[in-house]
Amino acid sequence: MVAVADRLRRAQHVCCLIGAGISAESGIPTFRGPDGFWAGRSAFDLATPEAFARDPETVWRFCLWRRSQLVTKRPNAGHHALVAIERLVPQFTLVTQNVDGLHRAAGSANILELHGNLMVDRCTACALETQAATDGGFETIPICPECRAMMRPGVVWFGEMLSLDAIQKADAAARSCQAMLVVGTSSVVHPAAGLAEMARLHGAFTVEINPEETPLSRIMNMCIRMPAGEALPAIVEAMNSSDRG
Ligand code: BJW
Ligand code: ZN
Repeated sequence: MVAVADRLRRAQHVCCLIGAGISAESGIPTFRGPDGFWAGRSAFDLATPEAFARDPETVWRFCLWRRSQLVTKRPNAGHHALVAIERLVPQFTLVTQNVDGLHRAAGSANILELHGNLMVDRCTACALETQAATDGGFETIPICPECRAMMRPGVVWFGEMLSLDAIQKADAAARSCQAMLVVGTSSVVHPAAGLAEMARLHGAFTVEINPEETPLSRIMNMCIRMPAGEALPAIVEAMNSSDRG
């Protein structure tokens, strides 16, 4: 941890690329794996525009089920440690693939939500965005208050473009940071996974925090095989110690 803390301390700009694993310790399932959201079902029936066009009700029910879980979930020690790191370095960019909003709830400031936000509804016609109701299910699929078209969950599905603003800022952060922490992601979804490669290519010190190996492990400068909720607070502790020492 001391080596990582030292790198973060010396960096002008730290970028963190986050995945679902950080929220696992808040009780939110990851996507892949035997206990993941998609276990026993096909991602292509739940997370593509084609699936929504074919069967909007099923996609909406999946979203509502996750929302109902989310309202009881709170940020964990990993989320809070990222807030602490942001306050300890001159420039910090948090690039998250997560749609659960827990970074904002923890108090992170400079957040790029690459895959949108589960608690947002977006109009399929005029793109109006509204904050989702948190009081459970619906009788009929939500309708846009402006143009009466069908609303959809405000997340990014496979085959859809990410927000241009978010991906451009994330790309710039990956190119300019001196250190990148890649936390709790299987690193199989692009363009997010490419950001870690970009950072490495541009000379950043890259650290993976994940109990499991990923396709990007071999290009990392360091891999910490621990849960994020243990590794990140330990890094903050080491940063504070080096500050005092
Ligand atoms: C812990 C832990 C603990 C557990 N502590 N760790 C280039 C090459 C190949 C394909 C493509 C490419 N460019 C684009 C594509 C296509 C596609 C893609 O990437 N496909 C691959 C999967 C093959 N990408 C797209 O379509 C993207 N759009 C795009 O690129 O547009 C332009 C374009 C379009 C068409 C063609 C070409 C270009 C959009 C991607 C949108 C992803 N959306 C989802 C669903 C959101 C909606 C919803 O919520 O329902 O986002 S997919 C899902 O995966 C979700 C996640 O954000 C994302 C990443 O998952 P993540 O976070 O890594 O979670 P897991 O479950 O995979 O992993 C958890 C990890 O945590 C594990 O490693 C554990 O070990 C670890 N862990 N406990 C630390 N305590
Ligand atoms: Zn509308």
